[in-house]
Amino acid sequence: MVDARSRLKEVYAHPVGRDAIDKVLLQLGRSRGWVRNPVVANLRLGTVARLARPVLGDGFVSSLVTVLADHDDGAARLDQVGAPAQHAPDGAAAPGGVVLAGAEWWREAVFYQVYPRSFADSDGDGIGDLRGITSRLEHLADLGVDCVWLSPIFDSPNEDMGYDVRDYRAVMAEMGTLADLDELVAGCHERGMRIILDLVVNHTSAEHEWFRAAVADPDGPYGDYYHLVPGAPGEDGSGPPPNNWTSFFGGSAWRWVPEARRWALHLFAPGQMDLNWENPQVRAEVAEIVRWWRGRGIDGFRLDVINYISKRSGLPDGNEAIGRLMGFPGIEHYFFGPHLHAYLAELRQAGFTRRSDDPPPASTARERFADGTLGGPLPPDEAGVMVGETPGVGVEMSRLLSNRSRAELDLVFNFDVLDGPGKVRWDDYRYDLAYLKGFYLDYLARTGPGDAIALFYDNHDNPRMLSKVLGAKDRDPELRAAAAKVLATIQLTLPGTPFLFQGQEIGAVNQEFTSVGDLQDVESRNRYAELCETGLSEAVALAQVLPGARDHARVPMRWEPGLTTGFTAGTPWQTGREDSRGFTVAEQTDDPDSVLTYYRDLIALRRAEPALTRGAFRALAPRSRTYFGWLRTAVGGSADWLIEVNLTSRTIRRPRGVPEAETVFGSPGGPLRATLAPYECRVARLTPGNGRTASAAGDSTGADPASSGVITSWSKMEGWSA
Ligand code: ISL
Repeated sequence: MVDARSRLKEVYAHPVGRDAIDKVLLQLGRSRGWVRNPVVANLRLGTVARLARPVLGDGFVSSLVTVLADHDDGAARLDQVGAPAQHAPDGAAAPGGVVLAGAEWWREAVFYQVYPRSFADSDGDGIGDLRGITSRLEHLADLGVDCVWLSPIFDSPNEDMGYDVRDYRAVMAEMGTLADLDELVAGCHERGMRIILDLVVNHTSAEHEWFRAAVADPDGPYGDYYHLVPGAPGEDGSGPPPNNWTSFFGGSAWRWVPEARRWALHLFAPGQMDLNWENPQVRAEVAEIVRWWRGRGIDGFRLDVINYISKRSGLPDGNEAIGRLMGFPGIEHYFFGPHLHAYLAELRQAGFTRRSDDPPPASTARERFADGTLGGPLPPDEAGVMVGETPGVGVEMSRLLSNRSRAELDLVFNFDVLDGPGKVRWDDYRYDLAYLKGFYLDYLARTGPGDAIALFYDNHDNPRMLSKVLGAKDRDPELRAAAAKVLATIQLTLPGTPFLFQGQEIGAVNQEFTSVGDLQDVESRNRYAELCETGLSEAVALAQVLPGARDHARVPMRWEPGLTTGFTAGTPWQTGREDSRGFTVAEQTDDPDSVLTYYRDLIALRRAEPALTRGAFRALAPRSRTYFGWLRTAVGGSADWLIEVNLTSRTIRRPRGVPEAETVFGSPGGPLRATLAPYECRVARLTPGNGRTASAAGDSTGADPASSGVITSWSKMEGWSA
């Protein structure tokens, strides 16, 4: 039990405490070494509170203690999870080279996120739709995708592009019909791909029938489905809202609903009403929705902001200092709420797990073998996959949510990888890939094969990572392709489950939007309006919105050159601002050097070589800020792989000598040299201990093998990690 007498090191030993402290340090751009300093580590919390009072005010420490107390068995639970086994080989190779057929198929799968509105439009109305996606399934199958994830397609007034659901059992009219969806599901399964949907159940649209019923009769059965709070006597909405929580899209998280004479909580847009998960009826409804879709053949869900569902009862005010630090007052009361674990475990059982008397689903994916050929339909999965979208959770919380032994979520997203220390999405800065390396090395050291890391850089809520890395140089076609391949190499060969976002496979970058009229997203528009209200000029306000605008990733997919990019025969709902050559699917498909070919070939290699998914992992030269290299070792040691990338746009020297390895993949190609070209990447098969030298292996630099420290054996190779 942590209290004011506890020492900082005791807080740091608690999984939630550790993540909280790490988060604060990251936000402040400070090193974690600070906490390990014995003087600091031994400070009592009460002392910290006194020392920090001028900066943090009152209540900071007690807020922290409360959150830790919610998860006081957290440390013990993590012990049960066990010390991470450091990504040692995870079991024996599957018999016969069959992959993705087991209960945990998703551990080795490649996921691909489709943003349906912007993928492909079949009927010329300018909005992407389900038939459009079906017409492009060959592209995904060719790429080697194992599971397609569709962003929301349920009926919605689209205040937040489908993340405001009006009916969980109907398809949004502009995207098609249930029959179209059935066809799309069958089309995926037929090609050996699974398909998951987006489950947005932290909130519903204000137009959902539950909310309408709640407003009509706040004291009736649906009143308790939401967080509806009566105002003071005579309240007309002008009084202060029930607490100081703010919405992620600006302003208070409360709006007055005059018909109900209640305040209603909305952590996102005013039309996205937070559900009250404390109500068992709400939880049962959600489980039923999941079961209904599982019956139709849906293989699982990505669960939107699922870590926000459990709010502290009484909905108390958020601590101001935490609010300032994190940008969202109130967040400590719901981002890892008191009943989160219980609700997830319950949903897994009641919604996602098959019962013995369940009828078989409408269809299941065909088995796909290591060489890409297809077998018959697989038996139904015991449980649908649960991919948690979990903004704000750190590594320890990720383990508590996703470790195999916990039976909560299967995979979680950790967003800390997306922005460098002290940076947030809205900042205009160049992302340093050395941070990405450090992030993953830390993550991998603290997790094991029972934990699950979703490897991702792009999604519909973020600007493109490629543009963050390259800045304005993302218009240079060579650098753009080279850096795209670096990202692909890291994402597809580190331990973890890659989630690609549409367009990544062709090196998609940010758009050059020039006016607020180019932006469609509610978040960007609100932010722009708020900045203008503070007195900023329109140009300055726009400049402060563009770096983080979610619109960059939401423009139509570039299938072919031309104004409408092969996305639609009509006028696209959102226009991209790009006319570069060479960065469309059509131009890249048959080009052996294209980003698309690189992705396709690397995914195929990944499927054929279990070492690249299940193999042990060992980092080389972990402290280098320019070089990222690692080894993957197969179970039984049949093949050892060396993967290396140059994280910079400069030529760099290898940290040690030239290893003996046969390059299977390389950009640029050719033999390994003593230097790595800008954004060079390699996937090579090691040839340990055969005594060949680098020059014999074709080193064109003519470097003296002895002085360049040629690596000729596995054991010397290991020396790299020292
Ligand atoms: O973009 C953000 C707000 O500043 C992120 O914090 C984002 O809102 C968060 O990751 C949750 O995202 C998900 O839920 C939102 C929706 O707008 C996003 O598109 C969705 O991915 C509300 O449903």
